[in-house]
Amino acid sequence: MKKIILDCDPGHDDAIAMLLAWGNPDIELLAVTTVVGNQTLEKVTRNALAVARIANITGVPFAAGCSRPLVRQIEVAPDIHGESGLDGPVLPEPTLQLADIHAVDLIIDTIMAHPPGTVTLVPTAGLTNIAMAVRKEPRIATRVKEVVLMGGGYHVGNWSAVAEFNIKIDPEAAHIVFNEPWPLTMVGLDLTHQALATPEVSARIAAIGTGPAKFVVELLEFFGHMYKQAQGFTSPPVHDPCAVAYVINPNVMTVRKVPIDIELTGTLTLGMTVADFRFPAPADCHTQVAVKLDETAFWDLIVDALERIGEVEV
Ligand SMILES: [Ca+2]
Repeated sequence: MKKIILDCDPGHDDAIAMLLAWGNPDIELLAVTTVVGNQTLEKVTRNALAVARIANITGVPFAAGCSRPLVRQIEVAPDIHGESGLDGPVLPEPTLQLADIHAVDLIIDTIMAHPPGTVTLVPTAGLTNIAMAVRKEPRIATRVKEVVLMGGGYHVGNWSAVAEFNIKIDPEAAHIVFNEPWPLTMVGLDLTHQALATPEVSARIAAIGTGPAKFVVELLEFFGHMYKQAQGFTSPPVHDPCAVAYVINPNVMTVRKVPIDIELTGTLTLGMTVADFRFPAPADCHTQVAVKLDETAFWDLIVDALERIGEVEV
């Protein structure tokens, strides 16, 4: 079993990442933590708990984390995720209670309670909680197995010409996270723009016929509409589950080792994930980027997870 902590800001694609992590038999979901991002902390936390009810996620602690970035003002993304952060489907009232602990402490405690090299951090949001955690308890930097994050892009931006949303909203936190010594895989826009929820994909998910599958179809409908309006996509890129998919099976994508750092001072390039492809990566290079997605294998994982979750009474 691959033990993960999912740090997220649901978020349509975060919701699908949660379902993939919960439904996949090779993943043990140790905790779900939330952070300000696609919407306010209050909204994304409520959304996370609603998704837990939709998929009947039990026995997993959920905790809310940081309500604003380290340095910058809050930037949210209603043009992609709507006012609630998860517009489209009708969300049930959450039944799960939040754990009585801050997300940063839950991340630290969970990593320190497990043997070294066994817990993978999967951030699919701004990196505020992760940066805070590694500053508060530096030992997690060598204790985690790896960090597999959705964010950034070495050729592509979406929140500016060269910066991706999760990095741009808290570049100082990203700078901390990319400069810690843990092995880090950046599943960025270069990769996630290959994970397009085409009408064929939606039809395949709809055919599962369960409540959670219908929920995903409704998410994709709204997400698709917003992505077409805001960024001109014919089918929406489903970013966040790509990071979970890499943890499940690294062969679902090809990766390339490359040094990466975060631009903090550029007037046009703030939050850019600067990947240095000039030379072969040095032996001590701890960062890599995802390059090419096996789309069929990826969507097979999503469909399989939803089939395993099955029908849920809400
Ligand atoms: Ca996200």
